[in-house]
Amino acid sequence: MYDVHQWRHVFKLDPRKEIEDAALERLCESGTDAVIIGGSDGVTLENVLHLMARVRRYTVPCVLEVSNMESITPGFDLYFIPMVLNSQNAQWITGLHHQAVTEYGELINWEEVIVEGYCIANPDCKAAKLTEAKAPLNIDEIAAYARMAEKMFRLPLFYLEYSGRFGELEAVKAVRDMLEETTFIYGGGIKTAAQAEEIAQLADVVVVGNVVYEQLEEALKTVKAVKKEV
Ligand code: 1GP
Repeated sequence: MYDVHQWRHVFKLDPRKEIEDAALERLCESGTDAVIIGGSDGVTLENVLHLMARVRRYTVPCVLEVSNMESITPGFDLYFIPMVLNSQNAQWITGLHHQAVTEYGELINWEEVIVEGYCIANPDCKAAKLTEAKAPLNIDEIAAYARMAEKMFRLPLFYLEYSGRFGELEAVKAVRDMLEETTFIYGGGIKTAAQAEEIAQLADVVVVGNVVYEQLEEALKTVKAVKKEV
C-alpha cells in the first residue's frame, strides 16, 4: 500500500498551529511523499480531525504520529507510533502503547501501524522534556540506539529527532553507518533547501517541520532539494 521505506521527504504539521488553505495546498501538492500530523503538546482530537480533513482534500498520504491517546482517530493512511528509546519514563517506551492496545487492540488495523524507534537528541526540545529523554547523548550513544532499533528490536523505522535544532552531522553519519535494514528518518531544524540536501545524503527520509510556518517558500524548496539526491 504505502511504502514508507521508499519515502524521501515529508512535511510534519503541528495540529495546534494555524495554517492557511493556500499554504496547505502548496505543501500537499509539493511532491512531498507524505504529510505527518503530530506534535508534543496541545494535540487534541479536535485539532487533529480538523487538520486531517483539510489534508484529505489532496492525494498526499496522511500519517498520524501518535503522541497521546485522546487524539487517536480513524481516517489516516498510516499511524506512526513513537517508541522513545532514550526516554527514562516507561510510559513513552511501552506504557502508553500498552494502554492503547489494551483498550483498542481489537479495532486496530495492524497494516496501518508502524513503530518508530525514536531517539531524541536535542535536550532542549519539548519532546525531550515531555518524555524525560536521556540527553544530551554523544555520538556513540546515538549510534547505539540506532543499533538497538535495528538489531535488537527489528524496528522498521529509526527516527533521529533534533526538533527545533539542526543536528550534528557526525551523529547523523554515525546513524547512517549503523543502519542496514531499518529506515532512517531525520527531523529537526531544517530551515533551508541546502540543509535538507545535506541531510538527504545521509538519512532515508527527511522531515521538514516548523519552517513551514516561518518561511513557506524555503520549506517548499526542500522537496526538490531532497528528491534530487535520489
Ligand atoms: C519535529 O522532527 C520534526 O518532530 C521536525 O523538526 O520542526 O525543527 O523542523 P523541526
